[in-house]
Amino acid sequence: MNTEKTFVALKPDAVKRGLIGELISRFERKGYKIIGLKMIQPTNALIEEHYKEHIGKPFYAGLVRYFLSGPIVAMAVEGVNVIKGVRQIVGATNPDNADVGTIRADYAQIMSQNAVHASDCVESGEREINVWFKPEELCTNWKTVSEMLIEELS
Ligand code: 3AN
Repeated sequence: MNTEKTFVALKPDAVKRGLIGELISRFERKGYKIIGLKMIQPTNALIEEHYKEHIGKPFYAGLVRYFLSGPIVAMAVEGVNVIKGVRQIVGATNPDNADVGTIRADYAQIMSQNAVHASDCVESGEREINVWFKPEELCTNWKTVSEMLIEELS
């Protein structure tokens, strides 16, 4: 089994709209393991580190303003092929193109306020988890019920 880690953020629009519980439950009900979780007010330095590949793009200044406008909920999430699976749950960057049933189709109207971020590959996941979490903030030494059941069967 290919267990991976990803970084997921509930963006300021999602937090301001009171969607924290509803959105976290989408990842929990898939069976993914949340190994890091915190609310944090992004700083300029954190935003720059997180979105460094977008620095200089026309939408970057707006992206920074948006992330400074309120807290995010940062999550480190573990699971089998979790990068692909979480991006399926999240949907396409532009809510216009997101499949019905995805978070961005269900909860967002515009690309610049699209409710949630998810890493696009294993390397980004590791990098982004390290941007937002200190190693001691991650809780890895516990088992989900699914992991306990698999152990029982093997
Ligand atoms: P994703 O979050 O789907 O991986 P990225 O990494 O291409 O998408 O973009 C990062 C974030 O920057 C998006 N979630 C969105 O909020 C914003 N963004 C990307 N492209 C645009 C754009 N053309 N106009 C406005 N905002 C954008």
